[in-house]
Amino acid sequence: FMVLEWYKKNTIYQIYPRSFKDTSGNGIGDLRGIIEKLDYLKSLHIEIIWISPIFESPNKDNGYDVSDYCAIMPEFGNMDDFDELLDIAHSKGLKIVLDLVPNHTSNEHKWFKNAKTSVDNKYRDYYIWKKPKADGGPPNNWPSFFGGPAWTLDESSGEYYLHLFTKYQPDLNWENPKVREEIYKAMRFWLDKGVDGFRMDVVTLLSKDLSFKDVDLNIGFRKIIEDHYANGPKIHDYLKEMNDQVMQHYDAFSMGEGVGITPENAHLYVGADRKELDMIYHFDILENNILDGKYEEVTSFDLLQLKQVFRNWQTVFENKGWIANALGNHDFARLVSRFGNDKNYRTESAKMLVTMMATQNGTLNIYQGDEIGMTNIHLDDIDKVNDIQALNFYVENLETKKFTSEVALQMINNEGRDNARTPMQWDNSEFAGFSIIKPWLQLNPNFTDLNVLNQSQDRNSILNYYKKLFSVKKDYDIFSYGSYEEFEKQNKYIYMYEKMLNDQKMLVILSFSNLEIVIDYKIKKLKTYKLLLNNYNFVNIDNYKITLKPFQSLVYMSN
Ligand code: TEU
Repeated sequence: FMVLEWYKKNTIYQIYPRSFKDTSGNGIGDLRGIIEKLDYLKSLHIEIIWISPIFESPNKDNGYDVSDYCAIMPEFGNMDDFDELLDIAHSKGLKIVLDLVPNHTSNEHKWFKNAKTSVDNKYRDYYIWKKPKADGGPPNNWPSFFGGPAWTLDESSGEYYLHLFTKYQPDLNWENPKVREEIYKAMRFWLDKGVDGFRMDVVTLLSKDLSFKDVDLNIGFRKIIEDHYANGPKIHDYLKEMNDQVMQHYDAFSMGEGVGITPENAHLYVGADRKELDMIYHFDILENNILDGKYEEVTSFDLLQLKQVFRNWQTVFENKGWIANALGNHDFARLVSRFGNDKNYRTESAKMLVTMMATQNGTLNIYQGDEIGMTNIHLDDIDKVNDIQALNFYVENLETKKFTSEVALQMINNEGRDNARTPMQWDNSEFAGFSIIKPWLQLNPNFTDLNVLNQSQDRNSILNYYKKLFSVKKDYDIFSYGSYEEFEKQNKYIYMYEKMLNDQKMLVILSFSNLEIVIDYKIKKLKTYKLLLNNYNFVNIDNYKITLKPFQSLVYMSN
């Protein structure tokens, strides 16, 4: 038996502030927009709000390039707005989690600007500099996450600086104790205000392979991350220190973005006795059909593989660790378009997908707009693409000609991050109730029909299903935790499992099929169970079999 801490059983709702709600009329979402929607969030029965970065930033990567960790991005409002947001959220029983970006800063951060002035500058060692190879090229062959090399030459000193993301995001040198203390100071600044935790951006990258040797590019980008960028020799020292110096002194939790973690090493980050992070999320679900990072080879969605991923990660719980689960976020295409059917069964598949996620062990993360089943957007011209990852890929591809430009644009449409970043669709007014002027990123034209207002008036909407699901989930720890037995293991279309916690049992039946599917099951037993959730208004069941409608999902509870 285990009593779950609040942050384990609560549901986290991720806000991408730029696209959530604009109140100032600049076409960009803002903090007052979040305040305005707190009652809406409360009505969803979520308890924790994670807000993507709100700090001062030149926005080369929409806030993931921070130029001041303790200042609010002026486009989003000011510190008074933030204090008010935190106060009102708390008074409504909602927790606020900020997005800490400790691996890199913006190249416009004063530390980097100083560091660039000379090799003797006291900020020089805040970043990672290396001399060129004999031929003048970068110190090693590391590729960056967003295309091109991970090194850029600083002309004035003749040295290269490391950036695992864009050249506008130089990596901080965590070997330097001053850097660590600066980040801890910023964390305390927000925690002293009362924030309830941090989502920690690419936190596994804080310690890298310090040999800085060339890597074997043939092992593929995922493996390069795992072996050389993430999980470095000092990572656990840093995270222990961070916990010791900062987190343990507050009633706040940490959720790491676990790029490059595996089921084998995850518990080292989140084991109950490790005193490092409270939870971490991995990329095996998010990258289901993405074999080796974006804009490489993709396969079609494979349920057998997804089931295997969930199975693999149970070892973390056996090792007394804890993970968070997400099927979508601001870095991936919309989940109903990727894993469901956004043409014919949008409502049904969106409900089924959240049912799967909400019944998996771990803490559930949901992403803004998924509660109404927002879909991918179709962009017919590269000029309409905003995301730097997609643009870098497109430009690089013009040179390498690996794909035709048409295919490259198609890949961006399928996988690109803009899909998840189109403005929130509140109603069917001119700018979807998001803003009073043309938003910073184009709206998905389907907002006229697909929006919060419509769905709040429809008893059978995705939105109302989310509300019901999360309200029920509050009453049962078994949603977030329990042992786990699977049926129909080899079935490519059905995902079916029974969870057990203490003397309670929960049976989950999920169809990933566009067609009706009949399954046999010892149905008699079900007569003593209560049907808790169903994404249709009926279930076709007799003594021996259930005939599932397309994308039907059922949750039965033993008592
Ligand atoms: O993402 C890190 C990360 O690994 C993703 O970039 C991911 O690999 C990619 O999107 C999948 O194709 C975090 C943030 O979530 C992302 O928005 C930032 O751009 C990135 O870090 C840099 O801070």
